[in-house]
Amino acid sequence: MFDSVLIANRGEIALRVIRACRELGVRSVAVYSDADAGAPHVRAADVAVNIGPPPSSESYLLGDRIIQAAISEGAQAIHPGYGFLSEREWFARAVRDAGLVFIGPPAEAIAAMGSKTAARTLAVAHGVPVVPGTTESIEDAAHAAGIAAEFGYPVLLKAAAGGGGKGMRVVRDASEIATSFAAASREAKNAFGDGAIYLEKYIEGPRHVEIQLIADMHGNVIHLGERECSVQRRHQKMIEEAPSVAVSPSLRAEMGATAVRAARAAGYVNAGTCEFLLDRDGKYYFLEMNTRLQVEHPVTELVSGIDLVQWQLRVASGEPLGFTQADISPNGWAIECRITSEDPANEFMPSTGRISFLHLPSGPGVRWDGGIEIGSQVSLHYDPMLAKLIVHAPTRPLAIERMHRALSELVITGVETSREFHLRVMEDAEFRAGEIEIQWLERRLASLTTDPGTADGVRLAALAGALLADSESGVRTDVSSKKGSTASAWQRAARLESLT
Ligand code: MV4
Repeated sequence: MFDSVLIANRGEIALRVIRACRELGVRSVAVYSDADAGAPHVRAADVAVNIGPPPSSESYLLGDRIIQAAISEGAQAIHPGYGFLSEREWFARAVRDAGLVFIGPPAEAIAAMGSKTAARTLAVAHGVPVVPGTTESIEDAAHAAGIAAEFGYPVLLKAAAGGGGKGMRVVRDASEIATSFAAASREAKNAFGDGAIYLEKYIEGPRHVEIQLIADMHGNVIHLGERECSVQRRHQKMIEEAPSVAVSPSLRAEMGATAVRAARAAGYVNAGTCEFLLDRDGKYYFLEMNTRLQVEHPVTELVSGIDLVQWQLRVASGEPLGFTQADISPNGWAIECRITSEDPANEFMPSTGRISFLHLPSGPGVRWDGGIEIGSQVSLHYDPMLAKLIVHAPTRPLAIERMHRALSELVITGVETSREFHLRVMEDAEFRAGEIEIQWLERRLASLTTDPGTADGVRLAALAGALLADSESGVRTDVSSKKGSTASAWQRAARLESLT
């Protein structure tokens, strides 16, 4: 195992990796921007190195500076987390060229999966089902019209260099194809510097189901089952769960084996995920492979019993996987809610400010992967995800009740958050029935964000309590203030609650 690992990230994921390092006896090296000088991940690590001003482009995205920090602090490996440098082929290569280990796949595997058309070609060549469509990019609007007529409408135009839905256009009939092709190509050019477009048959109302993989350097590739990620808005996932109500044990085995084949085809090592669309008839189609640890990895950890981040470090240091495919089957149900600093009542507008009060849920089956504390400044420099609340219970209905209970314990003041939105989803009849697909949330959003809640008692009381305590003690919410005052604010809130 490594003596020392640098974590090229911030927030909750930096803390998650630091925790894995500590459990493995590995010294952790954090990096931070000027905006994060007092951040929790900086204090949690054994050492921390300032890498520049607040904008990511001048700090967390500066690969060379981060590699220099690793070398000067004596780290042997770099964990990129997710986002930032995690899927940049050049960074994985630069880390290797500097004589360090990139805790992730080889640069070649990132490249093989980075181009969506190249990934489709690779999948087809290895018997991995993809949505009917082209693997070559389309030359012009006339060419697009010809191919669309062949496959039949509706079709979806996608960016070859893409991902995340940028440069994507649904085309429902021939009259729209020319303008849609031009728009998709322009958007792709702007977003990726490459306007190449390909075409697929459009699948209506599918679920987004993905398979978690872990591979070592000795040829072992194991899948850890699926995650259901259909609850998303504008390509931002909001809630993930494992397993999926739509996946039977036999479908799991089949999709799992398919994902393993795709990973082998790409020469994959470390943790990765194959994304699939699962249609209403139970047919599945490979979409793309994410060549990084994902935000939603905890739901898989909870149902599989496998510590993915520890295994990332282990396989990166050359250790073989310590379990086989036969050891893996899902135990119970896990759900994750992303707690973001966004205002659900205002079209999820990002909210900024200072966390003035924070009360974390706990108790049976509750996990909090957070990156904030009282006093944290939430700015527009970084992603609005503050934390993930994850629960584990024996069944899906029990997990939903547990999540509702945990969300009702959570108090965050100082910024707007997605907490209440998640409470409403947990109360939603369709969600509870598992009747979700990728368009579900956007269809349901209006009623979820305007219906008066039933579980607001605790929240309002706690808020009132926190405000009351604020007004009584003035600077009570300062990080340097005494512990006792925040506890008494919570107690005041609880007292208030018992009166309502
Ligand atoms: C699709 C699709 C329907 N049909 N492909 C969205 C981003 C990229 N990962 C692929 N995406 C989709 N591809 C065909 N042929 C619908 C989506 C899609 C989607 C997929 C996964 C999760 C959320 C989504 C939201 C909208 C559209």
